[in-house]
Amino acid sequence: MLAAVLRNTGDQDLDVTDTIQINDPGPDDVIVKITHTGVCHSDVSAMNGTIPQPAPAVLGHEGAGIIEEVGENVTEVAVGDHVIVVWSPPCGGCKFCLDHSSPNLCMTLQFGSMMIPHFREGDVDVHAMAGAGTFAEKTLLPKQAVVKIDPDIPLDIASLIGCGVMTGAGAALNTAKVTPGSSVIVYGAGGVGIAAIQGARIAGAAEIVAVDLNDDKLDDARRFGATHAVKPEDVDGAKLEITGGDGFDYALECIGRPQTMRASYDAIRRGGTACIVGVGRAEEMVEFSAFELFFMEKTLVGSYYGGTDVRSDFHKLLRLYKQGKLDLEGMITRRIKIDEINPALEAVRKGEVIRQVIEF
Ligand code: PAD
Ligand code: ZN
Repeated sequence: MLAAVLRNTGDQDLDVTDTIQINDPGPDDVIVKITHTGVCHSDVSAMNGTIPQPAPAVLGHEGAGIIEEVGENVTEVAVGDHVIVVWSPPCGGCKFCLDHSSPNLCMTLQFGSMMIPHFREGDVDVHAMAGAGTFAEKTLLPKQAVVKIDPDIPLDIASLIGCGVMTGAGAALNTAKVTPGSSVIVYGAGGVGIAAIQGARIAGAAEIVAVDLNDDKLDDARRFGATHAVKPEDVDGAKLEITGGDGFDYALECIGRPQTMRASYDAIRRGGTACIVGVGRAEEMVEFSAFELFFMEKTLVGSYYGGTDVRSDFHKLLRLYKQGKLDLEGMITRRIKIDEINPALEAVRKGEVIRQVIEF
């Protein structure tokens, strides 16, 4: 079958090939025919080693499709069901799923799913990015890695929920817990940042400031609910105008660079919350003064998959979409075919797009 494969970490391009086979499902696995998959910055990060990913691997982790085959123990979904792919599935039984109420942090299935090859090429094992591997006509997943949705939801729209939209909106709603009437600054207006802006708008933020290097992105941000949209050099002016210089109640960093993580912390007021969504490299460091941490009493919090419980949150986001409160259609910059993946990845590197969706 057709798939886009990362041959070696550091490669600039993926290899689009029809030589990949899918492994047989185990008793608790499903095979999903992928109809649509979004291209996320994390795919670029898996290519350049920012996100560790064994190669060769089928990349892609933001997908939706139709169940094609189920293992003998699977009763939760059936052939023909429409599903969204989950890249960090909750096992449902561990401490993170139950005691800590953080099913997004469950590692029981994700580690296994990342390390066990899902595909092969001849007799060579081929991995699946984040255990998902959606840049392929089909993928093999544990049953917990799919969420069944109503068949009337367009699957291109649904695919966006699988990563970028859940991550960004969830960071605002679940992790930072943006409150009505608050002021919010969002760094980065890509797919994740636009979803964070929409999450802040849904939460009732009074002011939402988007920050991006790219003028087109600033226009996009306004379209999705930003009340102000500025270049990084104009953040201090916006902070003065909106907060009298105190700083914003919340910052959501949706880029993944040490400088913008630090800037997010600096942009919030004493007692505010800086939520780090972007993924930087393991060896990159962010510095804090040993005095300011106590003195400023700011909350610095990471957000992994938008702090989600996918089993309920995916449905909540889809209801917001159905009511016209979450614009997903507008987030699709282009629809492409799998053989256009390399220019699509280049457009992500340049920050030119919100989301590009591959249609199989
Ligand atoms: P994207 O490339 O679509 O958007 C990034 C945006 O940031 C673009 O619009 C750029 O123009 C802009 N930008 C880049 N550098 C700067 C800068 N220095 N100052 C201002 N703006 C800048 O990426 P995305 O939205 O797909 O992903 C954003 C990050 O979120 C990325 O690091 C990705 O890996 C991460 C992510 N995190 C999770 C999670 O669970 N935390 C999940 C999915 C993605
Ligand atoms: Zn992603």
